Amino acid sequence: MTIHTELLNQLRQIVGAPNVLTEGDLEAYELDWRRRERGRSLAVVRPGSTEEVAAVVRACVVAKVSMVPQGGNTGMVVGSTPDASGTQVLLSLQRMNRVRKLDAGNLTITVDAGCVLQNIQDACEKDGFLFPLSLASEGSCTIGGNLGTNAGGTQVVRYGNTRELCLGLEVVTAQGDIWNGLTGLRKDNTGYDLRHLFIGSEGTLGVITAATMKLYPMPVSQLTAFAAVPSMEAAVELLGLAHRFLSSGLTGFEVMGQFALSLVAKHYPQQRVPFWQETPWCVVLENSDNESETHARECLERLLEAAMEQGCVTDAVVAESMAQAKALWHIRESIPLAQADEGLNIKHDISIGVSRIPEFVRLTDAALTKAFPGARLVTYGHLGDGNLHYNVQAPASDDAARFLNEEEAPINALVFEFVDQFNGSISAEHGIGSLKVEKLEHHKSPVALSLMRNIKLALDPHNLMNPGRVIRL
Ligand code: FAD
Ligand code: 2HG
Ligand code: ZN
Repeated sequence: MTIHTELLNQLRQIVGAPNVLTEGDLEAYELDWRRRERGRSLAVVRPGSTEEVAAVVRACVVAKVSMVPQGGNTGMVVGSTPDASGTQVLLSLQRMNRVRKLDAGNLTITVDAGCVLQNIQDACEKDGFLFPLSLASEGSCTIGGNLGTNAGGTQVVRYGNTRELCLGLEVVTAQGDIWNGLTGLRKDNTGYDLRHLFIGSEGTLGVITAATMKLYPMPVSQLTAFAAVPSMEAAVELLGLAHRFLSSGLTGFEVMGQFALSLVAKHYPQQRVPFWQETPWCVVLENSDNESETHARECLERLLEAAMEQGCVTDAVVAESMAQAKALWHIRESIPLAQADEGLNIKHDISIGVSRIPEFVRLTDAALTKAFPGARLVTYGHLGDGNLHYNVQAPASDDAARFLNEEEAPINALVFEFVDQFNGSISAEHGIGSLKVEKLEHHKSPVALSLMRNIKLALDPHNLMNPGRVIRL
């Protein structure tokens, strides 16, 4: 019996034979969301409990077989799919999808790692609470993946990244031990905060099996406005006004370039996209209010009046109903899907200090369009957090696959050089995965890289947890 056959038999005993998939159509697990790379696994293993995850990890350690944790497989950087070797175990957390406990007094919810984000939001809403993490992939991404990537999304300007929402974790270590850190404490200075090592580690240090997350009271009113702005400078000016007029009521502030919106209008003609033909940029913003809808509307209208007076808004609509608000947000959330429909593309998920974003966009746009004539810039994102999706689509007349093959490396080099010049980050919210491993080595200091390698070696000395992702040994 080969070592792999023996391992597969053990895995069947641990999770049950139907939960060890070795044949049939495994594309959903083995192909990344962006269709960049198709991997091949030794098996897709679907444990149903933390104890089963621990037993699977222990069996893989003995067999020296590496593991790739996976949630909803919606990641953007090819980090949750196996490599092409056919020797890795793909560890899917999807069956672990129970809400363990909602503690109304402590304002926390404890959930299995495989819970789909939207199901957590719904469970909280049912009891009058808000779980504010919000991404367009929320119908399929899992809280384990959100924690693994420290996902951002559209409410970070008020509530922070996934890291800020997490009060505790349960983790299966790379040795197969179970660490229960589900305390739900808001204060706990008893040495190193282990939770923060695992958050954002993209499955390279251990497997997150459960989490305790913060809740907020559901706001009385959430009002959305969609505004035409004449320039990126004006968008940043509007953001300043929004902070001033709405204070902590400002729960979302997204910018969208004209070409990005044109892709939504083209691929989803049923969506009515306001203003896009008349203005280079639009902003969608949200005001959440704990007093009343009337108060929320007054604040938002005062903000828009001031912005129009200053000339940083040229036109605006305020949603009259929840359905209208959803439709306006849907336009923004449809951009990545419209971009995928348009063809293979190059993504830059970058962050820069908010005040310097207009200058960054002006200089980088000019350099890119000069060096790559016809390249189409799909710029949009979380301006409130200084996080742009500064994406590039092949020229309309070009073959997208050829363009990617030949131009992706020089385009990345150009964009990231500007990001460095502006002291920015080459990955604001999507992580490193395998797509940006080399880039990380180029852009992080030797001291930072060495500290990261030491952490990896200390927690996963045999390099069996998602090897080759984030940091190479
Ligand atoms: P996966 O893709 O399965 O995994 C992502 C990484 O986490 C991998 O490295 C994997 O190994 C690791 N991982 C998964 N589960 C675990 C676990 N239990 N323990 C340890 N490691 C684990 N991202 C944002 O940040 N902001 C956005 O606004 C946003 N919008 C998106 C919109 C669309 C349309 C799409 C398709 C994606 C978007 N994303 C966004 C990216 C993606 O949805 C997030 O990164 C999300 O957090 C991934 O969750 P997942 O469950 O799909 O994880
Ligand atoms: C978003 O903000 C996501 O919509 C996806 O982070 C970004 O596709 C992208 O580049
Ligand atoms: Zn984003």
